[in-house]
Parts: sequence; C-alpha cells; structure tokens
Amino acid sequence: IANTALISIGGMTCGSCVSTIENMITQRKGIYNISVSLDKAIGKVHYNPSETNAEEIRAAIEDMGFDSTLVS
Ligand code: 9UX
Repeated sequence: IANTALISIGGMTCGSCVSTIENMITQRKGIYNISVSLDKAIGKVHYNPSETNAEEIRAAIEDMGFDSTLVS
C-alpha cells in the first residue's frame, strides 16, 4: 500500500539541497521514495500510511529549513 504526498518546497536554489532533502527523507521510516523537482519547487513522496503521514513528512522538510506546504 502506498500513498502519495505532494509537498511544495520553498527556499531551494540549487541541486545540492534537492539531494539533501531526498537523502534525509528517504531514510525515514515508511518512505518508499521521494523525488524533488528544483524547477517546480515540489516534492513527490510515496509512503506507507501505516508508518508515516504527509504532515509528518512536510514537517521534516520544514525542520531542514525549507518552507513546506502540503499540496495534496
Ligand atoms: Mo543550494 Mo541548498 O545554493 O540551501 S545548497 S539550495
């Protein structure tokens, strides 16, 4: 079972932070994969809803210093 979260991510200006966010979030419990688009300022995350949730993932990105908003 996988849910998808779309998260708007502000404050990324180069690919370095794309990699940092992807690496950090990938290591979290319940995350299947994440791909972050620098151009679109969006992260798309597939996760196991019995282990985590969209708000928790959003908050983790926020805690890394980026303005994060759930899109869906
Ligand atoms: Mo690139 Mo991350 O300038 O703060 S290293 S966006």
